[in-house]
This record gives sequence, structure tokens and C-alpha cells, in this order.
Amino acid sequence: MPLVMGVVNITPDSFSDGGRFLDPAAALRHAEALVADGADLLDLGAESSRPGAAPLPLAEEGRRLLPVLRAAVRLGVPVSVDTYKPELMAEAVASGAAMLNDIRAFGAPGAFEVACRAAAGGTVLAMMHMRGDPATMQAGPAYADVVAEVRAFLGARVAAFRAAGVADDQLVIDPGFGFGKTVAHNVELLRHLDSLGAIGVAVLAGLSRKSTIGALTGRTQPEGRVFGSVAAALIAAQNGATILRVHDVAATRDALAVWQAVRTSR
Ligand code: HH2
Repeated sequence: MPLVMGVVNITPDSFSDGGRFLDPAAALRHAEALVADGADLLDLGAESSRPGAAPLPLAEEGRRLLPVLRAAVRLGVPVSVDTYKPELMAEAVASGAAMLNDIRAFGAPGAFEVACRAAAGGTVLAMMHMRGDPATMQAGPAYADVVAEVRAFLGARVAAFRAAGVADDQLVIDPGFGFGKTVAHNVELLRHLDSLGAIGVAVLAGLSRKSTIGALTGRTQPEGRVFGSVAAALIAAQNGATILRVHDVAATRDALAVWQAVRTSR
């Protein structure tokens, strides 16, 4: 059964829930609710990566994120921190983060070295594929073969971490649904998600409430995309995802319970 990762966005501008949890107390209450709903782990992020989002200065990202992280690590589930800034990665690990989740796959200057040091202390590293950066990534992304190109990129990142001595069970790969991909690219990646399994490490899938779900269902409001998101999460589970990054933990858990019962029945 895949693990369910509950998303906590401590941002004013996330596409799915921006502004709802910018206040640290509200973010922590949301984290608690996600754990009560059955989240196996939490992913805390303080900088939106929605298409067109502007970068956030390091100091502001830390001010938003670290107080919530320090409280969230006491909730009894591992906490992941979604950042690409190496300085914040180091602080997050010192504050108890069990996982670093990087949409730039530890490609920012200095991030690879910080990640390797963190891994030596037991931190898990989740690396995502992105074409371009959030400011420009949806401007006509093109691939000859999206599945092969994403797999080659992630395979090369995993090889680099292996060469640096990081163990496979501390590495997680993610095709980066919606990050420099059209709806058709996202659908193709979901259909062939199992092919990422050949790299030999855990696979994380994040489709929750994304615009591809909106395009497929006709739902313009992210909060209206729960049913479509649950369907996508189930397909990801069926196709080998080991971690599902979702906003709607309870709904996803229910769907997984049914899937699991059928899968393990005779
Ligand atoms: N998606 C988002 C952010 N971080 N990390 C990984 N590994 N995989 C994803 O698919 C992924 C991610 C975007 O979703 P959300 O956090 O809800 O929105 P925003 O970036 O606007 O805060």
C-alpha cells in the first residue's frame, strides 16, 4: 500500500489552497487534521511553485516554514520539507525534517552537497523532474518522448547520488506532474508511471488538484478537483507509486482501502 503524504502549504499564493495556512497556527492545525485523517507523512512548503510563481527570498521562506516544522515534527509522522534552497535544507534537517523534497532535484548550486550530508545522517531525498522553472515552465513544453526523457533525467540524478554513497532506500523519484508538461504529457506519464520503477527506488506521484485534473474534469476550481485527484492517485498506486502527495488525505485513504481490499482478495 502506498504512503499518503499530506500537503501543508504555508503560502499566500499556492494554486490549491493559497492563503489558508499562511498563519503558523493555522498551518499546524491543518497538519494535525491531515495526520488525524491518516497521513503517513507531511510535506511542508513555504514557496509556491505554481506556474508563473515568483521566487521567494530565503529569509522569508525560513520565517514561514521553520516555526511550523518545529511543531509539526512532534505530530508523530515523518515530516518532509519542500524546498530547493540548500541553506534552508540544512536548517530543516537540523529542525527535525526526515525528508527533503526538491522540485529541482537538488540541482541548485550547493544543494547536492547539502543533500548528501543530510542523507549521511539518515534523511530521505525526494527529487522531482521539472522542465524549466515555475515562472516559464508551461510556455509550450515539448518532448520527443516524455516518459523516456523524464526517466533518463531521474535515472541520472539517482546515479549521481548512488555514486556519492547514498543508499537506494533513501532516494525517491518523482516525474513532476504539471512541471513543464501539457495535459497529454501528464496523462502519458501517469499511464507509464511503472516504467520509473526500473530505476530501482521509490516513486512519488503528485497530481492532487492540479490543472491537468481540472482539464480532464472541467473543474476550474482546485477544491472541486477532489474526485478527479483521487482517481489519479489510485491509478498512480496501481502503476507502482510508493508515495502519493495529496491535499485530500481522507478521500485518498478511503479509495486506497477499497483498492487494497480488492487487490489482496482471492
Ligand atoms: N507539486 C507541487 C509542489 N511540490 N513536490 C513534488 N515532489 N511533487 C509534486 O508534484 C509537487 C511538489 C505543487 O503543488 P502544491 O504544493 O499544492 O502547490 P504550490 O506549489 O502552488 O504551493
